[in-house]
Amino acid sequence: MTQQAGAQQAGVPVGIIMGSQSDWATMREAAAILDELGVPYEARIVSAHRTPDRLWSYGREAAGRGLRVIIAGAGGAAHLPGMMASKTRIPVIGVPVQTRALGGVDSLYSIVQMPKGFPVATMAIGAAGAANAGLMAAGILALNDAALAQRLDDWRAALSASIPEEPRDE
Ligand code: RP5
Repeated sequence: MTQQAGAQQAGVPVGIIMGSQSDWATMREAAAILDELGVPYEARIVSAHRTPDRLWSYGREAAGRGLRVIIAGAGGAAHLPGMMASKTRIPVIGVPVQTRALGGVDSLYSIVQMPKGFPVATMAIGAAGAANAGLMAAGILALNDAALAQRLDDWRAALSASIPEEPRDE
């Protein structure tokens, strides 16, 4: 089920949050996967640095609103996923957004090295990481949703089937 970015949606299981509008080009890869798998989601701009009060209220209300997984993407000094993990027990999947200055290694290091107690499941840098975050969220939800589990199995099988056995000249 496709959800409009920014649309108010009560009871969706996945929240995609990002530090800036500029992150959406990356984070929409997570949204595209969730669309393909029929997983409802919401998308919000929630900046750890520019809108800390929004971050706080999003984390405080997440469980009560029915969110079950949060995908959080940010670049540079990427505190959003870790701060969100400190504010809610809902699993947080972190996506390091690629940056111009340091290629996203800054984002990766900012997200991955969480202290004991507040984990963030950190994906690869950039679009592949965002897509995998969508797949990881779907995999978590599929633990308690047989229909989604079947759609995810079908999606994976289709990807495998699309890989040729031999390379060709391009
Ligand atoms: C971070 O700063 C955002 O997550 C974004 O990746 C980065 C740059 O933001 P903009 O300057 O493009 O708004 O907070």
